[in-house]
Amino acid sequence: KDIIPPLEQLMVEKEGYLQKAKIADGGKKLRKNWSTSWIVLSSRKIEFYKESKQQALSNAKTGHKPESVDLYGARIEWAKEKSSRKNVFQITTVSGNEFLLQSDIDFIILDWFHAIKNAIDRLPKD
Ligand code: I3P
Repeated sequence: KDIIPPLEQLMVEKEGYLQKAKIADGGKKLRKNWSTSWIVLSSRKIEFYKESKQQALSNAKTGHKPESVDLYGARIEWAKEKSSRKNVFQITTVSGNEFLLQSDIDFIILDWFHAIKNAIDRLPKD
């Protein structure tokens, strides 16, 4: 049987590993818990996979869904004061979810910051 990739997969703009901590859900503060996440950016959303890419791909076949972040109306900003770690930025969604993303490697976090910012800026404003 042919495997037809979902449309999103054809529009992937960037993917890779970063450190991730979700710090609010629907405006409610969460306890910060950093973990490595496989992150997939497409034009309208970011998906966070808890597992490796390989694991994520095999889970996808069984209907397992990653955490998905809607970029419409989202904000992105550097968040030096939110962590003792270097190179941290925050994404805040319209629904009040807040994520910190981090890498020790300067160019990696800069590339991600600009890729996500560009994706947000390209989306229509209401
Ligand atoms: C948190 C943990 C985080 C740390 C956070 C701590 O402790 O050490 O790594 O964030 O600091 O509260 P716990 O595991 O007991 O919840 P950073 O690594 O980003 O500094 P914070 O409370 O100042 O955010």
